[in-house]
Amino acid sequence: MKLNRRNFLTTVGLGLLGASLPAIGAARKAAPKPPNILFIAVDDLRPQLGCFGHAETRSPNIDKLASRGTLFQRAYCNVPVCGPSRVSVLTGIRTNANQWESKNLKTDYATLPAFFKKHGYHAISNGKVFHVMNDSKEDWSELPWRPVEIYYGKKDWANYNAYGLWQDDESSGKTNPRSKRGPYCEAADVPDNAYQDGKVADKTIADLQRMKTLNEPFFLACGFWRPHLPFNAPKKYWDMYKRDEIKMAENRFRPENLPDPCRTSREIDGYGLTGPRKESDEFHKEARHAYYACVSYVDAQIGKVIQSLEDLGLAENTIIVLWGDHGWNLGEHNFWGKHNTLNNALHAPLVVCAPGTRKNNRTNRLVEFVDIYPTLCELAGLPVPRHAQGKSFVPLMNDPKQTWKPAVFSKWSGCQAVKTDRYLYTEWKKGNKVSHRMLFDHNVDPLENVNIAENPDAKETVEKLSRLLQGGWKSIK
Ligand SMILES: [Ca+2]
Repeated sequence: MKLNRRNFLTTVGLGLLGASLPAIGAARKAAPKPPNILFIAVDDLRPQLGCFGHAETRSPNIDKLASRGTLFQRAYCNVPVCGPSRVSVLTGIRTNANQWESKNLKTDYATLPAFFKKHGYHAISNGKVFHVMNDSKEDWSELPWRPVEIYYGKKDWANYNAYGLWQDDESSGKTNPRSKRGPYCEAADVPDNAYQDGKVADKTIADLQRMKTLNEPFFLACGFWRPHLPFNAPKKYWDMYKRDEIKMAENRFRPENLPDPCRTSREIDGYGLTGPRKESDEFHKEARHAYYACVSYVDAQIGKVIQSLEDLGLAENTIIVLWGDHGWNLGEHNFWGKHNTLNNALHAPLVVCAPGTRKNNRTNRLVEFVDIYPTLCELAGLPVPRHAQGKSFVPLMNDPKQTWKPAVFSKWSGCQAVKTDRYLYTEWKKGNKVSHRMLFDHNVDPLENVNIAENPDAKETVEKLSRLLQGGWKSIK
């Protein structure tokens, strides 16, 4: 914490120098003007990062960011798919798996940009923030910007090479003959801004320079597409890894007793270079290499944006939030992608840095993405609107070990899941009747290799978790 006169006096007055932490709303109180917000979304980023203990992945910039603030080691998305997950973050409302656009929510609400705009902020959207570019476009101060105006739903955005997603000419020979999409990965020897995410970083840096001269605080959102498929990244990021040294998932088998409706995503099959080879060692190593290259590529773009924030002297009065919109199965169980309620699909990275809060802070407490909305309100010293369904986790940014939410909730097509400190439990229903159950004990089976829901010893636990699921988030608030 950087001491200015005001918080220095508070700190000394409390007699807790070193361990002391400012009160709620500190970001606004400690600062001469309202804090800015840099809101970084990363598509399909699971916690495959150095700061999460994955030393094999090179993510120096996100790791550094985590050291400046709080790393939420157990953050859960509310829906394991892009659009609905983003709607839940940006509205603070728990969404269903079919809620791809915030404008379709039949609730009286304000999105995060609309809320901050109303409170005097200049709100900008660069890259993939809402899933659909023009979703709630009037909520921003400027029209949402993307390097390529992909309109989902009108024509297939991954059709080779409708939007210039592939930069290597060789990719034209590796398309999927059925879908006409390009290959699932590519390593073109091109500069960062040949691909979209480099352009998003450039635009965001230009905006920061512009914001520096504005009198209003800013809410600047930048959304990076990688490591979403296709795993396309400049060759130099692939070169950071040696294919032979990449470890494959150790559980390349379907979990025991897994309910039939829990399946792998088929998304990757829509691209070229997939098919039956997906189960081979060669593919497992190649796909992980490609994913890691994309993580390092995006990490470098994030590094550039944060460096610019520092160079412009804006970092000290800016709240930075970084989140991946959901998790990803990267070959575990021979599953590829999101679209289920396994831990790998629900667990996502979350880092928040705010002026006047603790640095190098890590918490194991359970938080969920609907909590981001009220947290940002509180950090900015603004009232939390009544529609917000999450709980501000600002207290964890000061005291990471305090007692917290006992459970977080996620939804997917046909099922609902609840994660507690120890368990992850999912229920599928037909009408009012439970058709399938899935229970993993993370204390003894963190890799989720055995579903124990039908185990007689687990009967009491299943009943308890089923009641918790029925009561839902309101029952624990
Ligand atoms: Ca996504």
